[in-house]
Amino acid sequence: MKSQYEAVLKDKLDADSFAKLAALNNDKLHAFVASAIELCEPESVKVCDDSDADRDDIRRRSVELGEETSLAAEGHTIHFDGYNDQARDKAATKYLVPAEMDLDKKLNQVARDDGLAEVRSFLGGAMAGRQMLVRFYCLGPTDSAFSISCVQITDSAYVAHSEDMLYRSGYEQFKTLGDSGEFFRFLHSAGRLADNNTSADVDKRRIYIDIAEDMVYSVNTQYAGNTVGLKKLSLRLAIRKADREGWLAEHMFVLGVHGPADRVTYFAGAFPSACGKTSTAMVPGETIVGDDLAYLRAVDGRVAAVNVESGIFGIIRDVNAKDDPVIFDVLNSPGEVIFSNVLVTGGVPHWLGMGEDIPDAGLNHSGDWTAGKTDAKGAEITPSHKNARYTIRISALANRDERADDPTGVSLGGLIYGGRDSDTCVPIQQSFDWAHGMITMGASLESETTAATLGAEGVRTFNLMSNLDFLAIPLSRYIQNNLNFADGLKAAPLVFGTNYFLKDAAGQFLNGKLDKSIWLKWMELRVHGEVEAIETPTGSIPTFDDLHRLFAAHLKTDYSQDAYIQQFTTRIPENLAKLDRIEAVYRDVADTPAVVLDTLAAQRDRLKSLQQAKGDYVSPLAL
Ligand code: GTP
Ligand code: SPV
Ligand code: MN
Repeated sequence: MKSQYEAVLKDKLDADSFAKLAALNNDKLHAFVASAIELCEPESVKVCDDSDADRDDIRRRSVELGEETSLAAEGHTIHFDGYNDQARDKAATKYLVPAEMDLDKKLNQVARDDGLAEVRSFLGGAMAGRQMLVRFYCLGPTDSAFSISCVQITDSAYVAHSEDMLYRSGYEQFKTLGDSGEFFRFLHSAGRLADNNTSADVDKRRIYIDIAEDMVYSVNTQYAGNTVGLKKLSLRLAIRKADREGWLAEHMFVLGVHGPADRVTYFAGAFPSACGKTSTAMVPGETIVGDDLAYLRAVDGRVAAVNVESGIFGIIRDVNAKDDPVIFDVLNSPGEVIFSNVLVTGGVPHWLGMGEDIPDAGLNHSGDWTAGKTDAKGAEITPSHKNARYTIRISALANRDERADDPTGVSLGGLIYGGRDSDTCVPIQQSFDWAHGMITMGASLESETTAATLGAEGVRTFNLMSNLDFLAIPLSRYIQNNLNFADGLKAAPLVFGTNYFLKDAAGQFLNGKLDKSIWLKWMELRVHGEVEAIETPTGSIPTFDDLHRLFAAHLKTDYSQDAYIQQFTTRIPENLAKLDRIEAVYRDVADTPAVVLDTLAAQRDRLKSLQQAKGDYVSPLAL
C-alpha cells in the first residue's frame, strides 16, 4: 500500500479492517477510501468482507443505531425514510459532465467542477461521530462475463444491510481484479439526522453521477433508490459501460415461462417504475430470475440475460394473498425482511391493498399516525406510503428459477415493453420484427408517472425503454445500440408490447391482475411458432379462440368475446395521437436515426388506411 494512503487509513481503521483493505492490492481502492475519510471525517471505519460475521454485524448495528427496528416476526425489521424522502428524486439526480463532453440536453446534468464542489461541500465532515462502512459487492453473478465489481462506502447500516440482501457479495471477487481492473465506486452519507434518525437536510439531497470516474455521490437522503449504490446509481454507470463494450444494461425483469412439456422459455421485460415488473416476474406458475435490473449480452448468436441483483426491493402496496401469494407468504413468515414506510402497530406491519383491514392508528413514515391525519400542506397521509417497499432475498422465494444465479445467464425468447396506458395500446401485441418492436414499443414507450418518483402522479410521460431516468448516453445513441444489438444474432428474441392498464369509459381496468399470465403463455407459444396471430396496424394480436382456451386452461375462467373485442379493439385516434407525441419527441432529439421516423411514419400510414376502410375503432373480429 502506498504510504500516503497508509497513514490516513491506519489512523481510522483497526487492525482487522486495515488487513482486509490491504489484502485488496489496489491503489485506486485505497485512494478512494482514504479520500472519503479525509472528506467525510468519520470517527472510525469498518471494512467488511463476505463473511457471515460482518453481515450479522451490519444487521445488528442497523437496529442499534435505530435505522431499523425489530418487528414481532423473527428476522423482520422496519425502516422509515423521512416524510419528504420517500422516492427517487429525479430533480436532484444529475450527471457531472466534464467541460469537453457533450451529453444529451434531455438528461439532467451539471458542469462537473461545479457539481463536485457542491456535493463535496455537503459531504464535508458529514460522518463526524459515526462509523464509515466499506463493503464490496458484485453486479450480476460473480465470476462471470457479466460481473462488475463495486465498492460502497456509506454511514448507513440500513443501506449496507439492504445491499447485503440485494446483491452478491464481492470481496473475494475483488481480490481477483488486480490493480488495473475496472470497478464502480459509491459514496453515501445520510447527512445530519433528525431525532427520528431520518435525513434532516433533504433540501440538500444530491445524487451526482461522476461519469468520467465511474463513481456516484449521494448525500442527505436515505430512500434506497437514492442511496443503494448498486441499484439505480449503478445502472447509470452500467449503461455507459455497456455502450463502450457492446451490450445492454436494462430496467428489466427476467422470468422463465413454463410452456408445454416442461419447456421453459425466458423473457425480459421493461416497464417503468411501479408498472408491473415485479408483479410479472412473480406471476403464479412461472419462475423468477430477477425483477428490476438485467444485463443482456449477445453470446453465440443468442441473447443471454442475467439478473444484476439477488434480491427484491419491491413495492408492497397491493401485495396480498390473492394477487401475489408467494411474496405475501415470505412477508408473513419468519426470515430476513426489511419493511420500509409501512404502518406498524404492536410490531406488526400493515399496508395498502394487503387484503386485510388496516388499524386506524400506529407508527408510519409521518411518525405517530391516526386515520385522517394531514401533513403540513393539508394532504391526507395514507397509513402506508404508496411507494412503501419490502426487501427480501430471491433465495427466499419458492418460485426462484433454478438458473437464477447461472453465470452464463439465460437465453431470451422474447423481450417485452409496457407502460401505464389507460386508453391507447392493446393488452398484448407482437411487433412485426426487431426494429419495429424497438421503435414502436421500446422507443415509443409512454407511461403515467407513479409514486416511485417524487412529484405529480398520473402524468403521461415519454419513457424510452423504461430506462430514461437512468440514461447516461445520448438518446439516439442508446436507440441505435438497441437496433444494432440484433445484428449477427441467429435467433433474435421476439419483441412484444403489453398494456396492463387499459381502462373503459367509466375508468375501470379492462383486465384483471392475473390476466398477464395468459399474455405470457401466449408469448411463449409465439416464440415456438405454436399459435397464430392477427395482424393489426400496430402489431400482431392473439385470436379469440386461443385466448379463450388459455384463460380456461390456466385461470379457469370463461373469457368472453365481448371482453376480447373491448380489449383488442384498435383505437386509431388514440394511436395517431400517440404517434404525434412520439414524433415530436424525436424531432427534438439530436441525431435521431432515420429508421425511427420512417418506422413511425409507416405505422401512421397503416393506421390511416385502416381508419379510412373501417372507421376509428376497429374490432379484432373485423380484421
Ligand atoms: P419498480 O420496483 O418501481 O421498478 O416497479 P415494478 O415495475 O416492479 O412495479 P410492480 O410490479 O411492483 O407494480 C406496482 C404496481 O402496479 C402495484 O401497485 C400493482 O398493484 C400494480 N399492478 C401490477 N400489475 C397490475 C395489473 O395487471 N393491473 C393493474 N391494474 N395494476 C397492476
Ligand atoms: C424504481 O424506482 O424503479 C425502483 C425502486 O425499482 S428504486 O430504484 O430503488 O427507487
Ligand atoms: Mn425499478
